[in-house]
Amino acid sequence: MEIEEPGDGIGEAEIEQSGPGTATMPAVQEAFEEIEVDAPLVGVIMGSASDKPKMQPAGEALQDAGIRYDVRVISAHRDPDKVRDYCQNARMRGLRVIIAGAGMSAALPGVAASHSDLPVIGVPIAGRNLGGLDALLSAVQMPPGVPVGVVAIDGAKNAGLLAARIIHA
Ligand code: AIR
Repeated sequence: MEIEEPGDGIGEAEIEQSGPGTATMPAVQEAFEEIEVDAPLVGVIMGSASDKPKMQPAGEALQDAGIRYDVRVISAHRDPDKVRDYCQNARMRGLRVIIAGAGMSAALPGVAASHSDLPVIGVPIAGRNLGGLDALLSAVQMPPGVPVGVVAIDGAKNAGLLAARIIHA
């Protein structure tokens, strides 16, 4: 699966004003060129590049199901503004489900659910010291009103399969 490093472009697309006298032909052309015909339906995000091997099965399950997805490394603690922008723009970009994987104090799934009303599937990643229990509890113990569905520790494959079921429901 293709993995993209965090970019500065997330959620930063400029929207041009249109109206009498404001829409020039080059601007219209640029706006239409920005339409993503094959926009992804699932956003796979993770807290660190070190999570990639554990998150890869989610991408494989989505690919097997023929569901387009994109991948970003964005940490709820290290890149809070990027996480907010990504999640707030997710529905507008056409995403239907967010899969969020993180280890240790895994805030990413909960923070994603606090910034988006899309279904969020959390994947607790096993770290070095606590076997993933830290991440599991961080992701699963969400306060009422901010739902996150959590799969097993290192359960990225099921996260991909569940996202496919949500999309096909
Ligand atoms: N993490 C990153 N930002 C917040 C958290 N909880 C997690 C990552 C990774 C772990 O911290 O998801 O599982 C260790 O990250 P790193 O980059 O030090 O390998």
